[in-house]
Amino acid sequence: MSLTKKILLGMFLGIVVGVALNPFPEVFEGINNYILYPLGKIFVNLIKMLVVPIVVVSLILGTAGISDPKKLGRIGFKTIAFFLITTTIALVLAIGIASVIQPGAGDFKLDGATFEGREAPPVIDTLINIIPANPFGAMVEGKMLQIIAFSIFIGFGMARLGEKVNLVLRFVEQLNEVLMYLVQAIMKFAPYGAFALIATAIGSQGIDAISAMGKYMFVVVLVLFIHLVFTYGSAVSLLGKFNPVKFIKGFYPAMIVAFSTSSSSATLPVSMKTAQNNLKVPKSISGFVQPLGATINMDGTAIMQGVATIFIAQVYGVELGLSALLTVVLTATLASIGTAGVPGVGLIMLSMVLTSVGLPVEAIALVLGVDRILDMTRTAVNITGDAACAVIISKSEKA
Ligand code: DAS
Repeated sequence: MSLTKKILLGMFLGIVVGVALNPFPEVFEGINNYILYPLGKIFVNLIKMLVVPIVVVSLILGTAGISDPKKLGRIGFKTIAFFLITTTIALVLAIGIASVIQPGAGDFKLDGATFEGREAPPVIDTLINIIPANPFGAMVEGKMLQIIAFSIFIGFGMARLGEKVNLVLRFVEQLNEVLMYLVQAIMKFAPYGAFALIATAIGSQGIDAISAMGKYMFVVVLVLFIHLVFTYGSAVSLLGKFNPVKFIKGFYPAMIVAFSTSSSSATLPVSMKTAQNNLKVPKSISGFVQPLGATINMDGTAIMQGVATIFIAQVYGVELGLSALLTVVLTATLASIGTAGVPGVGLIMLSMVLTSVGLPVEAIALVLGVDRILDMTRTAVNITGDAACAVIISKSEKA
């Protein structure tokens, strides 16, 4: 049975056990304390364990990869500008629509007791405090914005030094391989984690939890659809002078592969072949834009992270002020740059976004159970953004 099917089975059993135990709080407490909570906590801790190392390594590699002047040039700057603009649009859509629909504002509430939230400091303080006086202290304390800044500085330095630091680059690349292996290994535990976390949420809060998770999924899929049709559709049509219907029809085969694998990296060969054969993107443009995009451009992931953060803040009854929302846009953009194109990493990087605005990482339990299904949909959007960029760049280069 595939991992996706195992996770779906874990989710289903979690719902059944949660609904069955909810009317019997004493029985639920006993089972939760000795089985469900430990199982769920182990899974959340495994995810939290990887957050800081993955953020450091993937942002060092991401920054080193794009700030190498030789690699950049005109096409590089256009590509990165497109990536950053569409990711920002994705996040504004995600935060705006989630704030309007309010998936987390229903009866399903979690007490603030476990929530040491605090209003994020005013924007200026946030920006000043991003520079870490003590980077290793920031890692120990999980100060995500400072960890991100430190990683970007290191990556930038490595790109400027080029060949001189090849050994360091090789070490960081191999460390990234180890971390990606661990992510896949931890994801094998996901069916049990999803079962336990969903059973705990529903066992303690009743079926309101199911409707809250259902609303969350609806909002993520709605924003993904809007971003796909309106953002990419209009960009491809206005900037790429390409019929958006023909664009989706032509790229659809690659989207199906991304949906079934939940991995941009695994889909890359198909994405490139499809863009070259069906969208007539020259190999030279496709060979630069799509591999770079599969690594640093993940609008679908940014959308999930934006909606999930607003949803979790609503469930905890927390008002995110302007500076906190700007912090979400910044960290989710950086998280999508740092997210590798493998299944489940977007969820791990969500921990970074939640931490940056003072929301408890444990709250990913609310979205973890349904994340695998959303990973399939957002990965299809991730690679479509890269293909849209490739079509537009090839048009602008008159390639
Ligand atoms: N599954 C990742 C990808 O391959 C995205 C994510 O985990 O959010 O694009």
